[in-house]
Amino acid sequence: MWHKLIRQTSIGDAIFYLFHLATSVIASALRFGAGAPAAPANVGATPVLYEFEGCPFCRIAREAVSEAGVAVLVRPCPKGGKRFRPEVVELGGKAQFPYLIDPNTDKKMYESADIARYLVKTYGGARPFIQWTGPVNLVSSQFAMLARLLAGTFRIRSRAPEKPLEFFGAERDPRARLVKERLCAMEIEYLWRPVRGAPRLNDPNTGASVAGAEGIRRYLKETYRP
Ligand SMILES: N[C@@H](CCC(=O)N[C@@H](CS)C(=O)NCC(=O)O)C(=O)O
Repeated sequence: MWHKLIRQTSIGDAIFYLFHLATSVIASALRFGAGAPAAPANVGATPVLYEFEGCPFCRIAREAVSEAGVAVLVRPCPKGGKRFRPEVVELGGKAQFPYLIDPNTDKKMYESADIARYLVKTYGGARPFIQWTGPVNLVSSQFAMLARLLAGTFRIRSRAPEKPLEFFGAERDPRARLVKERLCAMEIEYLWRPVRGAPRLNDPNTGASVAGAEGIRRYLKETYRP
């Protein structure tokens, strides 16, 4: 892994990436590994999740998505976001995240704990241990956000892809987090498949298929930064 990384990037970039990876490992450890990958659940229509990576409440919903193994369409809503934030206000009446819409049951809901309970009840799996710890749950999620220095909280400018991207990677995977943070900050809509294995991105707009967090982050920057 190391020699491949160093061959593809400058030494500075490699060190910077390793810093990101180390802090992302800490974030996963602070959640006691919540958000494990699961076998893909049987889902009719795809639920839509409005959220942002830096939000400690959204993490609780994402962990349940992963544990339930349900593929969701993520519409990232970082602070300052212009693409999907207005939709949430229109649909639910307020700018509060996470927000879930499930066309299979006609449910629309705010509140991370309700979303987490709903997902595992509807699609299988169980809420992870950390989500049963009351206030510790939220504090731990806030510390995870701090460990990542609020990555995936604020919008960065990007070009909107015509079709949603497709991303494979579980919530608890530190490498997948690095990709989701970038997708989120860039407000790039994606079909999230929270499965086992190294992160992988398919882009139906360009036909590209990219594996590995660092390669995907570079691809997103090169393809969708203005
Ligand atoms: N009780 C809610 C709280 C959700 C919440 O406060 N989310 C924050 C983000 S972490 C939010 O929506 N802030 C408004 C904004 O970002 O504009 C839950 O558990 O889902």
